[in-house]
Amino acid sequence: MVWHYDGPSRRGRSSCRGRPSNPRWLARCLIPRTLVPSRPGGATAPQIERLSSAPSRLEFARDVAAGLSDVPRWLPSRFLYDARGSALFEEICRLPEYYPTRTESAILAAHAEALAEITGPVTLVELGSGSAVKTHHLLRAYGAALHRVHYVSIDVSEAALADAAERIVTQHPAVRVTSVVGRYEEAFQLFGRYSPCLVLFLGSTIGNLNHAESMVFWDRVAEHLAPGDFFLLGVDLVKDPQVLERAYNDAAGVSAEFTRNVFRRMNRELDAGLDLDAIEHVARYNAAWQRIEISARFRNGQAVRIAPLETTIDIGAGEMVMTEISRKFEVRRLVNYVACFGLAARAIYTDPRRWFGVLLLQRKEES
Ligand code: AVI
Repeated sequence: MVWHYDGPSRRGRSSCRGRPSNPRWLARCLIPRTLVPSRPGGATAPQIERLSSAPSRLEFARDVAAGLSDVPRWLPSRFLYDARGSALFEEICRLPEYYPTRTESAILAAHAEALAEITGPVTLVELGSGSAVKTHHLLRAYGAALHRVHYVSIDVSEAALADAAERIVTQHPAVRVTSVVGRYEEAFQLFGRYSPCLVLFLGSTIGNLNHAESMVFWDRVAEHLAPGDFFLLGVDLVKDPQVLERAYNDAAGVSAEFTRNVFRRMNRELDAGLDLDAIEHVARYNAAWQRIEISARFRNGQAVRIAPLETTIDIGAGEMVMTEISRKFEVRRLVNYVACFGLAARAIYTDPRRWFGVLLLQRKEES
């Protein structure tokens, strides 16, 4: 379902491999194929670049101690994603209750060609790409339209990047992959290098940022995109709270294990000495704030040791530690919000139930 679209018309196709007469497409069609380094079977070898290494044990200790000392107590959600946490999140994405992944994937499958036609030739730059499964639809459409496509994937997990790159170059011979190990917050500096680009920020990861983090995020996006560059945003939409709460309280208990995983990591890396069986996962929809709030409830009082800092924090029986928020959005409000940062909505796609939205934004000219 397309809500609105004010891009170029689909009429006037050129003879360039059946592509439209969009001048950006024509220019890219003239690039000789021989510029692309090749691997057997026509695929190109993935390149790897590092922006940062994993957070140090001391950084983890400091952030955990600060969050647990705060009111209310909280932990930064990025620490949920160690190797086990990333694998658990992949499992969540396949759960029957967790609709966002498959809904967004269906939207991308249905509209990938239209997106490619609107943007013309661009480098695809994905923030927090993970396994990049949904990106396949875009790579298919851009690959069909171009002699070659450059896909730059940025993620903290080198293993996930390597797996995804291997799969992509095998499935999509027209795609050249550059894998960048780093946090997406560090990747803004790359936008200029890859302009003209389409930056992908899928999976409603934007919903995991609080209001202050979100302002900083959009400010930096706007600062680093060149006028005319595109940004594709996947967002989970406001809906029946029962549907939302089911998605974060699955029957198999994978979401609960995902929440508990950060405490397992604290036991391993900080020698925290926590009884994990006494930590409960709680996920509730806060309608006033339009967000799912995920916390860990301590059934018993526990002393949390933070060995690198030689300190202990006491948490009482029944106390909660917030591990994550997942904001839900209304399309019209979000369009107004991003416009404040110089981004115009060029197309808005959703599913028949209007559960998830994919917004194609474009950086406006400086005024
Ligand atoms: C990564 N992020 C968009 C997920 C979400 O839905 O907010 C993280 C998640 N946490 C528990 N389930 C899913």
